[in-house]
Formats: sequence, structure tokens, C-alpha cells
Amino acid sequence: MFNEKIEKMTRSELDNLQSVRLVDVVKRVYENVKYYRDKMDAIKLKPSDIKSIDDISKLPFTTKQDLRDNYPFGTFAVPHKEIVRVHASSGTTGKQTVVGYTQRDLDDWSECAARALSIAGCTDEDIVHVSFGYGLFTGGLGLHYGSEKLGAMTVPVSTGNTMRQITLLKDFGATTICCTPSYAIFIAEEIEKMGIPISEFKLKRGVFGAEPWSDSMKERIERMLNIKAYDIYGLSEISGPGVSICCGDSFGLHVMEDFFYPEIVDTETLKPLGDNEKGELCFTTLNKQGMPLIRYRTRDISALNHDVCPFCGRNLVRMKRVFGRSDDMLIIRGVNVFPSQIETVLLNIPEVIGSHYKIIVDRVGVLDTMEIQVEISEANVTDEIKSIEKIKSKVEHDMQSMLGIGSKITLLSPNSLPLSEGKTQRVEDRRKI
Ligand code: DLL
Repeated sequence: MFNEKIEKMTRSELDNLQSVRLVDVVKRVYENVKYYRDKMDAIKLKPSDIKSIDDISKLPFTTKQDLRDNYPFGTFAVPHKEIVRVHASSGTTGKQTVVGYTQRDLDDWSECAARALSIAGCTDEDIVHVSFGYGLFTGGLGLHYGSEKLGAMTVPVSTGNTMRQITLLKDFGATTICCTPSYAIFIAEEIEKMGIPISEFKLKRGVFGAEPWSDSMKERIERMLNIKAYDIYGLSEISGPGVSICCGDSFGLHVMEDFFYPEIVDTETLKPLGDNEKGELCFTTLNKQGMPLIRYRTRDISALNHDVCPFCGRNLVRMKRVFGRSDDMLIIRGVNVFPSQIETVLLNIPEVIGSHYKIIVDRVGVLDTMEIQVEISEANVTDEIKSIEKIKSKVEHDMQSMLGIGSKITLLSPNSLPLSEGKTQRVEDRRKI
């Protein structure tokens, strides 16, 4: 274990540590961040009312909108001279969400990322190829410093130039690759196209995250690259990758609970939910100095489980693989649709390239429409209309059974959808509601 003291803590030791840290962080944000002081004053809550982790539900929530309203540095809790780095989250609408880190915050984050890599089986003997973007996005630098802290040989490739990525992976003998799951599939497909036998690579594992993915996608990556795939989760607002990671085939991802306190709340009532109940994931940062967050609503849908992990024996609470976001869930003709459900259907149809798809939602009159564009697999490219129609109706049928609503399926030729090396934008919602 990378940090036995923490990773072997009992539940009551964790509770004590979290209580001490919560009392401290609440006092710090009340004294140093006007936004928090105003919010607590508005509900007549004093820092002294928070005595242990059990009092967390007395505290107000924080949202992405609150961070945007205080853009760029309004929620920082220390003077600017103590901030040594900023990151910003990739927002498609509105302003970026800016996060400031002190040197201790960066050390804590590296500890989380190092621990995460070690939970996935990495040691200082490994060669870690980091294909996440370096820059304002937290993926590249987060895993980079984690890998260095672990003592592994770190290859800071960043995104882009897939041919070069493949050459370096092979020539350096990387044992671990870190990137988005969709880019992992792209790399695997390119390797296949180049005709390089997978036995020429030394890859043992992949640490994938930054976007939702399904079990079928995990199996596909593991098969194509002959590796074990680990799901790593994180978000810039809370620090970056390494908030949690899965240890194997268990319930889900272990949260670094000494740094981040997770809660699951009902998306409508915001009431905390119990173990195994699905809802919105919220985090309170327990040790952050630069920009601590109290009950931050991630919009990610998950569930928690506090049982001792049957797979690795750690007590660190596990969160279920993120099912999707409460705000990317599509409501089409009254039916809730998660893009991950669509992906699961496509990945199970060999005639199409299940990882290369796009969902276009529109409104014709008062009726919502959904078009799913997917690339046909190389082996099924044909001029014969009958064969094309057969594949189309198979996809339509399977989609209808999974989603409970009909959709228009458009088959595209292989490699016609644009490749994204970062997060793939799968959904285009053209409705003006
Ligand atoms: O995506 C941090 C990260 C980098 C995580 C590299 C893992 C690996 P943001 O750009 O702020 O930060 O986006 C955070 O991405 O709220 C989730 O919706 C989604 N997300 C991140 N990891 C996963 C995952 C980084 N493993 C948002 N599964 C989060 C599903 C994920 N969704």
C-alpha cells in the first residue's frame, strides 16, 4: 500500500480524522471566504455549530454556478501569494471554473494520484505513459506528479499524434497507460490497423477516466490491449484525477476519504441518501487550503458503499462507477436516457464500431427526436442496400428495447466522425427548450 496508515484505517479512525478536518475547514472558509460567510450567516450557522462529521448536513451546498458567480478567484481562502498553481475545468457553456492550489494542496493531490496508481497495481518499477492533456485540464499534470511521487518512470506524452504515441508506447516498453477510455479504444484500433501484434507491447494496465464509460467498453479495451483497465475519477473543482479509483472487480471506486468526504443526495430534495442508493455525488474537501469546497454538487450520479472491500480489504468508502450526470441525462419524449445506455447497445453489435457514435437530439414541432449516428465496422462496408438496412433495423430494435423509445439510426462509413483526444462530445442537443 502506498500509505498504509490511511489505507488501513478503521472506520472510527476515519470518522475521527474527518471530524477534526471538517471543523477546521469550516472555520477557515467562514473566516476567509465572503461567499461562505454570507451563506452561513443567511441560515444563522456558526462554525462552532459544526462539531463532528455528523454535522455536515447542516452546511449549505456549493454549486458550479456559485463558482462562476465568484469567477475567477472569489472562492480562494488564502492570499494570492500562497497560490502556486491554477487549473480550470473545461466548460462548454458559461465561464470556466477556476481552482487555486497552494504547495501543500499540490502535495496532497500528488499523494492521491500516487495512491490511486498504486491501488491499480503500479510501483516504482513501472513505466507510466501519460496521454491525458497537460495544461489547464487536470488530467495530465495530476497523473504526472502522482506517477513521479510513486517513483515510476513517467512519460509526459500528453495528447495528440497517435502514431508517435504508439511508437513510444512500444519502444519505451510502457507498462501503464493513462488516458480517456475513448482514446484508449482509438489507440487500440490504430495498433490493429498498423498490424503490430499486441505481444510487442509491455502494457499491463490502463488507468482511464475523465468521461463516463460502460462495462462493455472496459471489456473491449481489456481485450484489445490485453491489459487490465482501472477506472479513475476526479474533477478539477475537488483537485483532479485521484479523488477515487477502482481496485479491481469490486463494487466501485475507493474514495480518498481522508481528503474528500463524499455524500450521495437526492437530486430533487437534496436529502442525504443511504448506502447503495443512487443519487448525486457531493464532496467536501477536508484538507484543501487554496480553494476548499463545502458539499460541492458534482452532478455526477453514483452510489456509496461503506462495507469493507471484499476485493482489497480497504475501508475507504467505495463509489459506484459514475452512471452519468444529472445534467447530461437526456429527457426524450418524457423518457430518461443516459448516453452510456446507448453506448452499451452499440458496443454489443459487432456490425458497427460501438465506440464511434454521436447522439443528435432535436425537436420537430412538439416532438423530440433522437438520431444516433454510428460508424459501420470495416468488415461490413458494402454497397448492398439490403445488408445496410438489416444492420440498421438491428440497431433500431436493440435501442428500442434498451431505451423504451424509438430513434433514427444513421450508419456512417468508418472513421467519418471526428476524433477527440480529450473528452469526446457525444451529444448534440439542438432543442431550444
Ligand atoms: O476530468 C479530472 C480527471 C482527469 C479525472 C483524468 C480522471 C482522469 P474535469 O474536467 O473537471 O476533471 O471533469 C470532471 O468528468 O464531474 C465527471 O462528470 C467526469 N468524470 C471524471 N472522471 C470520470 C470517470 C476531470 N472515471 C467531470 N467516470 C466529472 C465518469 C468521469 N465520469
